[in-house]
Amino acid sequence: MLLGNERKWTDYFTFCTDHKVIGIQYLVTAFFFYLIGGALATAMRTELATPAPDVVTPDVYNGLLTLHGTVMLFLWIVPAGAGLANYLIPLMIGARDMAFPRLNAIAFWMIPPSGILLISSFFYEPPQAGWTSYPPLSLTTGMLGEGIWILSVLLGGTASILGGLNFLVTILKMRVPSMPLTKMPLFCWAMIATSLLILISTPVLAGALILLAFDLIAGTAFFNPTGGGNPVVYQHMFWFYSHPAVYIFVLPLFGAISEVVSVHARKPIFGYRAIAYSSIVISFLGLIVWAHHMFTSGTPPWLRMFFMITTMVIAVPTGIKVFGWVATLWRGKIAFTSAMLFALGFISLFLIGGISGVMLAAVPFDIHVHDTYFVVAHFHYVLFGASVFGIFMAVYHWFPKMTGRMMNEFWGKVHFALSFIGMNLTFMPMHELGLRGMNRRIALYDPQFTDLNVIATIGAYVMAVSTIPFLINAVWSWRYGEKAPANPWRALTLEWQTLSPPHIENFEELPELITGPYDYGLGYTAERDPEELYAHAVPAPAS
Ligand code: HEM
Ligand SMILES: [Cu+2]
Repeated sequence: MLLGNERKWTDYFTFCTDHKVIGIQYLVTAFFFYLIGGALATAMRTELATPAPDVVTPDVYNGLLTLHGTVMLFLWIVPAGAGLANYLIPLMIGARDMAFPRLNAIAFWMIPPSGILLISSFFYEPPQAGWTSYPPLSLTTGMLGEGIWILSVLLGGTASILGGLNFLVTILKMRVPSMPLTKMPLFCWAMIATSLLILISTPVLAGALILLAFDLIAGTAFFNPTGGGNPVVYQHMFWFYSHPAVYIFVLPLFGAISEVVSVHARKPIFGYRAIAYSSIVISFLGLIVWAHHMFTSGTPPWLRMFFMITTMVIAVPTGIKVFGWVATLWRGKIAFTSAMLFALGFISLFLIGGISGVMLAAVPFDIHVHDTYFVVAHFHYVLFGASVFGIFMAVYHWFPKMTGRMMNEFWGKVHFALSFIGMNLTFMPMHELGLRGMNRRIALYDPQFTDLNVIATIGAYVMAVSTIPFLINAVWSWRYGEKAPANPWRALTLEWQTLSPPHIENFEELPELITGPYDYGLGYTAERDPEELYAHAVPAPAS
């Protein structure tokens, strides 16, 4: 079976330096871990269907919780974003590959061992301290599980740094000569911002984890209060990475959504420069707001004021993006494809998460709901909305390019409807649970919270079911789907100006930029087919 034009399926299990193979390796690995993370979540929600800890012991619940958070963040969102970037960046800028192809493959091949390590920790001694791994808890609940957890995250972090470096150099150095920065697809702008964040903040997390490992294994006392260490210093270092990390997770998908909204509404993107530069502004502000996670950690009031204001200011560049997407949709010729539906789902869920985020930025409110289910609701609207809806959107949009086949639209819509209903059923009640005072990270709770927890658990099952039509659709379409043309959505960005799937070196002859990336409805698409525009760059499809 040939998957790419000249690729065998076994190539996907090798140390291959083709960015398209690496992109698909990342994406498939990420989906594998999404299923694991989702299974862990379903197990947790099953436990939480009743107030008593009757399905798993509290220790096992803590292990499920720690693994769920870590898998979803470091083995699902991050690799999926890296997979999209790997696949798309060289094609979008008209390059033949990434700047450092071998480094690229090395970075990918750190992910599977990182995942295997993490999962194996569960069978030795489930790590207990959650994805934040705060000391002193992380230092007192067993060395083995926690040690393996640290090793796994360090490996994933290293992969992320190598990837970020590669994306940055590729975008800045490898564009076709006719493409200035201001004619670059917005996805590439988003990846510049993401890569800068990765390069600045991930090393700080690595530092924190290495010091934590010393405390754990060698008995030092950087963070261990019994030896005179300061656990709050760990929190500062951890959140200096992990707040910006939220943008490392969502910025690539912000980029992807700009591509999808404009093509499927057939309108020029509204405010190209504002959307491009807002990514950079978000990165800068993202680096100076970390202590909003520490309002209740003894932070003095004058300092809380600074972090409250800077946090709220991030709503401005984020709002500019959302406004740009909505204005692009306004009076567009919207095609309600599966990709567009997931984009609309993304925008609406992210908006809800953004609003509860501004609420949490307000110190008095945060003190009230800190570590309650309100916070769990908030970050799932942001992270689930962006990651699951954003990544599925990207898959429906770029599947024809990656595989040369179309996905089935009917089952795509069924998948969307189930995901959207399930997601809201699961996480909307958690706002109320939090306001009423239900703590997060607990396996047993007060019976007064039962009703809303039952609703959330039903929602989680609906979401589990929603992945079935997707999985069948993806596998079936990959093999038997309708053959995709080079440019099924009649898009103007360069990745569509070559075969589906592209051949090994991407372009027969390097494409030349004739229109801007989003000049839809300005005469090019109305009278002329973009394939004709780029006819010289599109070799005749192989039969
Ligand atoms: C598939 C549907 C999902 C369900 C049913 C679900 C459910 C849960 C539950 C019940 C918790 C425990 C809350 C607590 O006790 O504090 C949790 C925590 C968490 N979830 Fe999810 N989740 C889902 C998807 C996701 C996704 C897609 C992400 C990120 C991309 C994510 C990231 C997290 C994180 C970071 C935590 C916190 C872990 C910790 O505190 O250590 N979840 N989730
Ligand atoms: Cu934050």
